Parts: sequence; C-alpha cells; structure tokens
Amino acid sequence: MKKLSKKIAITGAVLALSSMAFALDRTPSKPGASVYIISPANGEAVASTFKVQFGLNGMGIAPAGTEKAGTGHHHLIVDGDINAIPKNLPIATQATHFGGGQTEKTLTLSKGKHTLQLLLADKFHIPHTPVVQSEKITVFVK
Ligand SMILES: [Cu+2]
Repeated sequence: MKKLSKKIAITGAVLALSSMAFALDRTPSKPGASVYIISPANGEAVASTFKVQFGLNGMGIAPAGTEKAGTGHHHLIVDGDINAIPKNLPIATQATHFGGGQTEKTLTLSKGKHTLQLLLADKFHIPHTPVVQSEKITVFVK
C-alpha cells in the first residue's frame, strides 16, 4: 500500500512537470485545416476486419519527431471520448498513434456498434491549437 502511494505520487509529479513543460508550447494548426475519415462512411455496416482511411485538408502529414510547420500525424480513437483527452499534453494510450505518417489502418472489431474519430497532433503528440479533429462516426460491425 505504501509502495503504491509512492508510485502514484511520483507519477503525479512527472505529469505535473510534463504539463508545465508543454503547456506553453502547443503548435498552431493552419487556419481552416480539417481532418476526416474518408472510409468507412458514417453509419456504414462493415465486416469485422475493415480498413479505415484518414483524410487531411489544409495541413501536411509528417512522422512524429519531425520539425515542420503546418504538419502533424494522425491519432485514431476507437470507442473513446475525445473530450477526455487533455489537449495540452502528449496523447497517451487513449488513441492509436500513426507516428510513421500512416494514413490508413486495418481494424478488427467485435460485432456491434463502434465509433471512430481522428485527432491530429504535432511532433510531440500534442494536439494543435486550435485542435484539428474529425467528426465522430459510427460503424456497425456485421
Ligand atoms: Cu502521436
């Protein structure tokens, strides 16, 4: 129990430090930039394994770690709440990172209703300001 609380305290301190380091350093997005899911369509019925294609207008894709204005990389949120992701910190495990600059992903999901949403982030995995995020779409896995 004592060990656990020490671990929690250290984690808290690290989080506090990283938020201080990054809070003033968010990357501007380009005016009018938008990210969207090309495929599947909102409401589409899909097989359990299907491809998600990512679209981006008004900005460019660059691998994580790349210093280049007006760029970022995709993050895919499956069945998650984008509002629960802090926008002044690196995106953690709430989304899948496409830090290699990938623009599609083959997913395998269980039967039923699922949601998909994209969030662009900078070289440090921190969402841009203003945030560039897609509409949240729903798919129905057959
Ligand atoms: Cu990332």
